[in-house]
Amino acid sequence: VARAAANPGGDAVFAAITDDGDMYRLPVDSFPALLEAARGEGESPQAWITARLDGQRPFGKYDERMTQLPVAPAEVWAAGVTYERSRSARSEAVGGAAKSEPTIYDKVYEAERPELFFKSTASRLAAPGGQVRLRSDSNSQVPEPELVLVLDREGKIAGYTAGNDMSARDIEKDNALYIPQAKIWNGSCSIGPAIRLADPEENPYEWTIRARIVRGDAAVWEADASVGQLKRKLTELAEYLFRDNVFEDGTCLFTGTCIVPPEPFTLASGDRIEITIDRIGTLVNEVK
Ligand code: DO4
Ligand code: MG
Repeated sequence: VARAAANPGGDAVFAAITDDGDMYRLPVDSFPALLEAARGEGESPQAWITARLDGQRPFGKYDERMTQLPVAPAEVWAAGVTYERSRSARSEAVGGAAKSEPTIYDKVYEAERPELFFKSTASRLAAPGGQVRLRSDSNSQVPEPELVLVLDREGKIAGYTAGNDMSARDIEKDNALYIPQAKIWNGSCSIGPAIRLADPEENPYEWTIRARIVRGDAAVWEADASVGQLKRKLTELAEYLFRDNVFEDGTCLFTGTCIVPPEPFTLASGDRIEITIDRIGTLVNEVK
């Protein structure tokens, strides 16, 4: 599902998209409304949509360049140090390789409790095709391409999207207590372009996450990794987030980065960031 338009400049509507790329209007205008409607009928969102597509004609072909935020979550949260690559990059950044003591990143990677932090709100999100922003007080900024869980209000995974957890690594490296400043600012997060509904037939651990940063005409960084390298279970991350807490339908949870540009890379204004996840699509943002 996505908020998508059939023509350039056309009004975006909340739409179901088939694997053939046909778009169908839905009789709800948001992802939380879809979850609520399906819940009201005692159906899965997938079954609820399928029943409503019967006899309907598609209104256009899906083009992910014509999408807007697929959900406007009140809260976006993120898990950290859930892949070996994030642990080693962060441990090296704080001088871990030179010390015999494990760093906080080594410890949290092995710990039972995952790192979870507050990341964003709908008002700070960059839409697909929109601009993510650089902080004015950091000289080392990177995208973190991540699989994002879109959760229902009970903590169940309702769908998946792609996301960029922009990070100021010099601020994070200065002091781990600066993490909210290294992670949260206007335009430091993006999600989209569409939500792949959770389906027992799909195995997200088989998906590949690819990222590319284009500067001018050239790719200045590209990498990929498999969700299968995740140290934890996706349901485990959602379960920790919901412990003794309440969230609305459509809350997003980033699941951690598995690919990190090597030091001393830093993003520059005008860069284009492309994050592609199998079965979801490509999230594209320009850097400002
Ligand atoms: O511990 C800092 C943040 C980690 C993070 O964002 C990640 O591993 O993706
Ligand atoms: Mg991250």
